[in-house]
Parts: sequence; structure tokens; C-alpha cells
Amino acid sequence: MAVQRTFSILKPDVTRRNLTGAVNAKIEDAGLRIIAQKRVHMTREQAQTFYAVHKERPFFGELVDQMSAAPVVVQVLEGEDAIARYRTVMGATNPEKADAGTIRKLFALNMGENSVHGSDAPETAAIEIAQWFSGNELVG
Ligand code: 3AN
Repeated sequence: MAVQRTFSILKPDVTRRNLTGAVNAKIEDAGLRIIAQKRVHMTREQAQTFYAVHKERPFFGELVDQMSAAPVVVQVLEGEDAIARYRTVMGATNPEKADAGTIRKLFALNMGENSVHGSDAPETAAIEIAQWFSGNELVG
């Protein structure tokens, strides 16, 4: 399997509870390398752009509110099969359904405040990375 890059967000529920290091430890334990990372406070407009694919969904307004309510940590992760590997360690969207030992099982509060985002495909990873990082910020 090829080395890939994926885009990750540690959501406001993580930064609020001082869990950035705990989540990063799970990421690194899964064999993923954090090759770029910064803390940002998303504007509502940035959150709307990021989640535009969900704009017709009933939870869109709440999602934008939550993502812009407090700082997040945006990251680029690199590793073998990084997109699927990260989604495995993240766990299911609904933390009640997430497997034991996953980030969402360990830390998520509910469906909306579910601790982490990870890209779902190479095309979305490229778009999401480009929204938050310039090329010289990725240090692989
Ligand atoms: P995932 O993050 O697991 O790929 P998506 O892409 O279906 O899940 O949803 C994006 C984000 O929207 C989720 N991380 C979560 O914060 C929020 N979300 C998804 N479904 C719901 C829901 N039914 N109620 C509230 N928030 C939701």
C-alpha cells in the first residue's frame, strides 16, 4: 500500500478539554506521522466552506456553530494507507457505535462533538489540505 497524506482536525471539544496531546498520541501510535500542524480559530465562513458538502443536512448550522466556537488543531498526517488508517483509529461518526480503543470511543462527547475529522478519499484530502496549508508548511 502506498504512502498517503490525509487531513485531520482536532475539534473544539478536544482543545477545550486539553486533549490535544492524548489524541496526537493515538495518531502516532497508529503509525501516522504528523507532518504539519497548527492551531486555528475557524471563522463561520471557513467552517461553512469546509463542510459545504453537508450544507443541506439538518445538522449543518449546529456543526458550523460548534466548529467555529473555539480553536481547533488542523493537521496533515502521512503514512501507509493514511486515509483508511486514520479513519480506523478515529472510529465511527457516532461515538456510541465506535470500536473500543478508537479516538471517538475514548474521547468523543456525541455525534456533533466527535473529537476528530479525517478526510474520506484522496480527492477530498487534497482539497482539505490546500484549504489550510501551503506546500512549504508540509514537512514530510
Ligand atoms: P465523519 O466525520 O465520520 O466522516 P460525516 O462526514 O458524515 O462523518 O459528518 C461530518 C461531521 O458532521 C461529523 N464529524 C459530525 O461532527 C457531524 N455530524 C454528522 N452526522 C451528524 C448528526 N446526525 N448529528 C449531528 N452532527 C452530525
